[in-house]
Amino acid sequence: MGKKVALISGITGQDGSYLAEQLLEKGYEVHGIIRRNSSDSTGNLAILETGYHNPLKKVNLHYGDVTDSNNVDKLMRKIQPDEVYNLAAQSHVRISFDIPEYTANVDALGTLRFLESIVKNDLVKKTKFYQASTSELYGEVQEIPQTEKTPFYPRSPYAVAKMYSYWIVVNYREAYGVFACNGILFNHESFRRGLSFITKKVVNLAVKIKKGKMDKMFLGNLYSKRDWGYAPEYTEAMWEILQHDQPEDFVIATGETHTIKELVEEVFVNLGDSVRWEGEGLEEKGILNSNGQVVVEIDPHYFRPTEVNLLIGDATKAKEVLGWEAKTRFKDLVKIMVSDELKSMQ
Ligand code: NAP
Ligand code: G4F
Repeated sequence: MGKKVALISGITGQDGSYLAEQLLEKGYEVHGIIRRNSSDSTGNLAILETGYHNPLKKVNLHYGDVTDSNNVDKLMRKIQPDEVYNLAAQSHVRISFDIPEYTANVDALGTLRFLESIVKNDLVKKTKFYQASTSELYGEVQEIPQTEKTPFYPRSPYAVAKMYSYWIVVNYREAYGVFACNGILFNHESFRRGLSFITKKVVNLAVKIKKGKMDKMFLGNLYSKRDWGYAPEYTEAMWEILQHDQPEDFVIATGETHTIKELVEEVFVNLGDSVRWEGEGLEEKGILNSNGQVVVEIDPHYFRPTEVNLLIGDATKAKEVLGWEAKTRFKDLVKIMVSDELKSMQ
């Protein structure tokens, strides 16, 4: 039997880059869709040998965009993948309030374009489909912790768009028999996380503050809680979901939740310091115990019109059915991220 062929949309992102590495290690022929950008977006793929339409390279990159149905369809027909991992998204929740229509086009209709291409091109028996669903679907949570059975209550244009994708995956599975699965992944982080997400932002800026390169950081809501795991373990779960003998949906999470304040505190502990908090509301400040320096202030720009206050996942089904379990917990995740950030700034 020849090599299995995988197509990853969103290959330049945090998850796409880890997944590409893992699939190569498993012996896959890996293809990725990459947008034409004015500045280079391939930093996360730096350790991989990549090339455009070049079968001699490890990863074949194809220019494309999931808002372009012709492009998606053309790539699907050309590559004839055994597995599609649809990770492409406008993935920033707050920014989805600024660009809701674009977010819907990418995060909702992008998924439909792949599924339609599978059905239209008679790929139903060949191609398995993974959809990057999200714990943001739970939004104003209806149950604690959240499982595959917890009702959704999305709280942002991002989450509403992802809700369309979740259901269109279920529908194409039931209507046409597509092997299509939702991974309902809770927040997962790493050195490769985009700089505007909270874990990477706090780690990156805290390191700069401790090195004397800047004075303070501005954050939004310090009180929301997230279930943060380590990204490479989560991309491994994506693969395991598609190897299961039937298409199903799975929650992937650590089962532990922490506030943004606890994140800030843990990051500074890993940098040999500690933070105390003074003031309330917009006047709340984080202060370094070592020297009294104000290192955190609040900027309401980072508030969301509607917030997701608490996420904590129950990944029992993934453990029982797939044998998947989160290994890296909050404290170890912060340790890894601070250590990788320090190395990158040496
Ligand atoms: P990310 O780092 O923001 O990566 C998003 C990827 O999508 C990038 O490669 C980006 O390309 C690409 N993309 C954006 N718009 C596109 C378009 N119109 N056409 C083609 N590609 C496009 O996200 P991530 O953290 O790796 O997450 C991967 C997926 O999982 C996303 O769908 C996200 O919504 C979902 N998810 C993430 C988490 C998490 O905690 N990380 C949790 C649950 C679900 P550029 O590099 O050109 O921008
Ligand atoms: O890091 P965040 O921007 O991640 P968020 O909104 O939880 O979304 C991420 O995880 C989802 C899975 O649950 C993915 F689907 C999604 O694509 C993305 O990867 O914000 C986390 C929390 C929020 O409550 C936010 O209000 O941190 C709070 N926060 C406080 N200050 C901040 C900031 N978030 C950001 N990005 N920047 C701040 O300065």
